[in-house]
Amino acid sequence: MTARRRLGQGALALCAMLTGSLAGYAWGAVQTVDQKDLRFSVKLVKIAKGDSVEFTNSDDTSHNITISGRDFSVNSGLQARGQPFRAPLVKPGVYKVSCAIHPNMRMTIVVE
Ligand SMILES: [Cu+2]
Repeated sequence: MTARRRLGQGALALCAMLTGSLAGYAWGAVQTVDQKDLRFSVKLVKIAKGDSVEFTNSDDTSHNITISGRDFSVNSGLQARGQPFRAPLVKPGVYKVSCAIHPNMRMTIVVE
């Protein structure tokens, strides 16, 4: 193995590590909420601080999730079928979840 290749693999590993911690992979439990028939699979999810919610998309259409709470807002961008979106939620509180494309899609996350 050449030195250049080793360096490349090190950078890749570091990248994966940083991405993982940013996306919350190194944290607590993950609860999954599906989107199907233009609805969230549940209206309310309660999680512990540091846990994550992963949104899956089983619809043929795309969704665009926004999660907002006090001093916090995150947007999934355009989320195609089969493309998961995971949101780490750090602070206790109530978070409203909505889809920018389908105004009737709404749910709540409570971080205890
Ligand atoms: Cu939607």
